[in-house]
Formats: sequence, C-alpha cells, structure tokens
Amino acid sequence: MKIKNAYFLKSCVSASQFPSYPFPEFAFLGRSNVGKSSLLNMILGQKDLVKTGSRPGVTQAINFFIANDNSSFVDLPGFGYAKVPAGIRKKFMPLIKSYLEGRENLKVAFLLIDIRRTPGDFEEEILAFLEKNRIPAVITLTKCDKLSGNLKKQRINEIMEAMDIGRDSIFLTSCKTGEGKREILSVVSDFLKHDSPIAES
Ligand SMILES: Nc1nc2c(ncn2[C@@H]2O[C@H](COP(=O)(O)OP(=O)(O)OP(=O)(O)O)[C@@H](O)[C@H]2O)c(=O)[nH]1
Ligand SMILES: [Mg+2]
Repeated sequence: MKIKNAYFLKSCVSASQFPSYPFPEFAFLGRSNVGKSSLLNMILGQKDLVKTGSRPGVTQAINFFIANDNSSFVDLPGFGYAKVPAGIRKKFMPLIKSYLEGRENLKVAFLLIDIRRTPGDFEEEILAFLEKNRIPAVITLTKCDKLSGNLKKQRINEIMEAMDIGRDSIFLTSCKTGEGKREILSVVSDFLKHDSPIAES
C-alpha cells in the first residue's frame, strides 16, 4: 500500500470536537518523546506534516490526519512528561481514554515503546484499557536505528519477556531508516480490504 496523499484534518482537546467519518482509523500512543509524531510523518511520507520536537511534550492535543481519502491516522499526546504544565498533563489521560473508549471506527492502536526503555506502568495501564475496550494493540518499538547487533536482540528479548508477548507481536520501527513502514501500512491495507480485526494476541 502506498500513501498517495495525506493532510491534517483537526486538532482536538475534548471528545465533543472529535471528527466523524466512515474511514478506518489507526491511533499512535505512547510515552512522551517516544517518537509518535515522527513515526506518523514517516508512514504518511511527509517530513513535517506532524509536529515533532527534541523536547518531550510537543503534542498536547489529539491530532487527526486523513490519508488517501480513505483512512485516518491519529497522533495522541504523550504520557508521563513532567515539564508539560500540570493542568494540561492531568487532562491527557482522560482525553486519551475518552478517545479510545468512544471511537467506533478505531481499528488498531499502535502502542509505541522506545527500544531502549523497559515498558512500565503506563504501558500496562494502556494495554489493560485497550483490552477492556476490545481494541487490538500492536506493540511498536521505536528508534530502532539507535541500537544494532546483539544489543538490539537483547533489548527485544527483554521487552518480550517484560510484556509476555512473542516476537510476532512486535513491530520494529525507525523514522530515520523507514524500518517498519511496510508492516504498519500492511495492517492498514488489511483493514481497507476486509474491514475485519487482526488476530488478537
Ligand atoms: N534516532 C531516532 N530518533 C527519533 C526517532 N523517532 C523520533 N526520534 C526523535 O525523538 C524526538 C521525539 O520525537 P517526537 O516524534 O516528537 O515524539 P512524540 O512521541 O511525538 O513526543 P510528544 O509529542 O512529546 O509526546 C525527536 O527529537 C525525534 O527526532 C527514530 O526512529 N530514530
Ligand atoms: Mg508528538
């Protein structure tokens, strides 16, 4: 599948603002600075479509993008960054949850984890929440260009063990090398063809 065109639709800070359309939707979740916005730029094939930053806390709303006039991609605020003003930070989790709970066309949530980090409470909480709401999750390791060889293998094994999942349940990605783009777009294209959920693991 190729992305022929993609554009920014809307930025939302409350559920009442979420747009409605019949397209299958794909969400990108994860801690602050994990690389959600960068991965979306890589997938959508536009360097600066989604705002990214070297300081965590760049995305402070839920941003909706439309691709190929038939699918939608959603960039969520990152969780767990202390320097975002407390008032805004406190609203992130309820906003993220209200999005996940009520979004009927949401097909898959890609849960991003930096390959160099061990998943913690946030990932556990989100995964439990996704399961409760029957939203398939794909564990997506980011910044894979930062590690190589045995160290990379070791990190993947540690994450598999910490999350009790198999190698097939993990996507490896890098916005620098384009790794993982094909796998993510093949999930999207499966939904466009069949509109059926991927196997849950
Ligand atoms: N080397 C490398 N750096 C990356 C990669 N993805 C993101 N980064 C860098 O990580 C930083 C954060 O990237 P963002 O895409 O803004 O992260 P985010 O998860 O959207 O962050 P918030 O919006 O703050 O939650 C930026 O400096 C990116 O250049 C990657 O695959 N490889
Ligand atoms: Mg962001």
